[in-house]
Amino acid sequence: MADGSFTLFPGKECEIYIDEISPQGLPSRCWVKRQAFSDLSVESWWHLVSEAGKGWRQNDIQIFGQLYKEPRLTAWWGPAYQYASVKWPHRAMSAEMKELTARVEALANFSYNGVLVNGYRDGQDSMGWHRDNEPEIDTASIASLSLGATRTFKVRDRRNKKVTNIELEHGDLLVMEHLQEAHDHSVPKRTKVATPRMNFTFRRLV
Ligand SMILES: O=C(O)CCC(=O)C(=O)O
Repeated sequence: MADGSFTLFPGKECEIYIDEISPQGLPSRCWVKRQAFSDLSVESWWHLVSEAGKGWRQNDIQIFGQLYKEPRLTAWWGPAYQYASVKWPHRAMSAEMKELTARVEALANFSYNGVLVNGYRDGQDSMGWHRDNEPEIDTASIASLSLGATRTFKVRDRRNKKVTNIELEHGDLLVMEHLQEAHDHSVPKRTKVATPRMNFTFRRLV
């Protein structure tokens, strides 16, 4: 359940899940604008990513010295970027991606220069607990757009282990502001889900 709501602009009410002061004294929030992008089609965007450049990648990740395939597909647009053992070269945003970014920026009131696209083929695909706190990411705002199947987005407070579950549906926009300092997040498997989900995570690399 959301803790409250606020109005970004008239007619644009959002659900607030976390609203606090971060350990470094910054305003830290996690909020969701429901159905902001429900006009988009997951099929068309999946196809668009498949056709762009090298298309989807399934990266190897190293855990305790062992290589595993990430349990999802990914693609990147933006400056050269690296996390864990994954390296993305610079890739200029396509016209469609620029247009999508501009729509997200208008709602989140922030400017992003990169987008990581995650493709969850079905409920077996997932994303483990992590922070998105690489030094080059500006954690003042990270925006996450969901298309397709409903999946649970979990946010965990590292100080008290409290977990907030947020059901993200087709077209929802979730925004994390200064949340990385004290919170991790994940998208667990949901084995009964048989349909794909796409997630676009907009970041500002500095
Ligand atoms: O799929 C999601 O909703 C989360 C994506 C995410 O956490 C990330 O790209 O860092």
